[in-house]
Amino acid sequence: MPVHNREIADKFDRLADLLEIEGANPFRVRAYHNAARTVRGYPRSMADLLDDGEDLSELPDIGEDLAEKIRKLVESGELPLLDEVEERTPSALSELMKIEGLGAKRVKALHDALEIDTIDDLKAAAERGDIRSVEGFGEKSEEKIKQRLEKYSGDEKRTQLIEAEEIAKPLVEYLKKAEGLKDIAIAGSYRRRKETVGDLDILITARQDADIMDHFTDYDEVEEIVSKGKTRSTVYLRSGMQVDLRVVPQVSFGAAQHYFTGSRDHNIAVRKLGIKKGYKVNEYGVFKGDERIAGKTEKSVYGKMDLPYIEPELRENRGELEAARDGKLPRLVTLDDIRGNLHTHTRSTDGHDSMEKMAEAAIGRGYEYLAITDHSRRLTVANGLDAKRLRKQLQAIDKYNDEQDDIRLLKSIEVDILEDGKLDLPDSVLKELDFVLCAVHHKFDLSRKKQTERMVRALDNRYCHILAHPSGRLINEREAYEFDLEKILQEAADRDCAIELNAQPDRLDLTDESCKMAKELGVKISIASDAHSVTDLDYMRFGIDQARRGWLEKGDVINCLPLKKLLKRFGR
Ligand code: DGT
Ligand code: CA
Ligand code: CA
Repeated sequence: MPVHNREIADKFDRLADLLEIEGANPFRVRAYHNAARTVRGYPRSMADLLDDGEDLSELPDIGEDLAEKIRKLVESGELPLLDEVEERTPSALSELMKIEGLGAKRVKALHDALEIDTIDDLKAAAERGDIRSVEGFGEKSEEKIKQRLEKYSGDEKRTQLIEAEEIAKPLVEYLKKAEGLKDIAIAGSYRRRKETVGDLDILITARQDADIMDHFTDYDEVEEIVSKGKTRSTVYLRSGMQVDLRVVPQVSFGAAQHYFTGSRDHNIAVRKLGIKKGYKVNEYGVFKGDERIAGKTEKSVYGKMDLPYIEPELRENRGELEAARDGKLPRLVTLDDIRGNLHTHTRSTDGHDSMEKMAEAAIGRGYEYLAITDHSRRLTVANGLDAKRLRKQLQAIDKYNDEQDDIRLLKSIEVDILEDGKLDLPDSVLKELDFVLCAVHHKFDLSRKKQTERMVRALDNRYCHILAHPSGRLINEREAYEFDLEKILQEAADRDCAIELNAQPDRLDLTDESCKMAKELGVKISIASDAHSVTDLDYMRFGIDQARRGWLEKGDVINCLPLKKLLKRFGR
């Protein structure tokens, strides 16, 4: 099973980082980093060298022990020591060390004092001003960490889920044509419906004699074959996307799906549960001694842990295993639960289609209602509506509603929140609408305090029913502006104002974790496509993915309400 040098090097680097965080002997830490450097830069693959019977301990910085570890990695893909260390130390900690100025010691101090495990934890703590209180840190170093976090965007750019779909779907169709193929499934972050995907992980079962790998590497879009073996191959596609393909035994299909769907932290937690019961859990199954006692289906794997099936979107080790154990898993919202869309644009402002066309498309999707929420006057680039043009649109909506019974168009506007928190149109106009959607579209650079105050002021307006795309972030393009999200959610809950989960694939604003926080604070969510054309209405499903990752149920989502109940919510 040829494993690429880069993967071996990555594992050694991660091991070194985690050992350093644990306070291991610095020479040992260096030895793994040095080995990683040697392997990563070596012109031939370790697998080839072993095939040719070469002695790896002849390589620079590789001794007997490391040579043996590499051999094992090439043969089985396993580095047991890394697994061991990962069970003791959250693996995300090593990412924190990529922030300039954060060495192992300081990462450990933050972890011990504030339970900081991830970049997001670090951001939140820096924003709360908690870091300055940790021994060895001060106000200055907190400020520096903040600045560095702003620039830090992870290792490489990750692919948005929608683009990953465009790459994965034709590939899967192509693979299905392979002679002798039985099952095919996409695993990894793609299956967990994460907003961005690092690489694609595809699993296949096939007849013994099937030539899956040749078929795979013959795919038109393959640009580079990184490694090719009987059970595992890795390629780069022209899009730049890496694809890992694995052929697994039928009896292990469920265990492999489980293992390669991840997340890594979920897997580690499941493996620990297994150990408590005296089982070994890996990608081949659940084993008691040498006997495989489960693994054909994912359900069987969870079953041996005395757990019900857990939806992939929940598998982030954010409490799903405890909830499963206690019979408290959420019944996640589905696309079928959605009864309408509360954020759409028409040609009156920056949309591409007419109101009538948008309505027709919404009827086609089985919606009971559709809100027309064009922009307000301040947004001149989008030809925002003033009171006069808005009133004209309202008349057209009334007329449309009078003439048909297939759908109810709701009268609304996406009104700008001005710098001082006032809304862009007077209450006398807003009160004529079925509900009002409020949004920040400018002055992103206010201080955290000012931005939060501005938003609270908007929530204070009795006509503010929904706060749209609350953080303003654009994935891979623009960070969220500085504001206190938790406070905004709390204030929204107090005023029974809903928060939008904007389903545009490059917004997905709220994040998954923010959805979960909103739910815990009792805030209701509107999942909305922010459609600028009829086809954009289909972005709804990305919103559903994100909502599910945020543990949302039907009851948390206002556009799962029937029209009457929705209008009542809006005080209509
Ligand atoms: P990505 O590709 O960065 O968006 O994220 P994933 O979750 O797809 O991660 P990937 O492609 O590195 O690996 C796929 C899955 O394989 C991952 O979710 C869990 C599993 N996996 C990979 N490496 C390890 C590991 O070292 N330990 C454990 N327990 N599981 C792993
Ligand atoms: Ca992946
Ligand atoms: Ca992968």
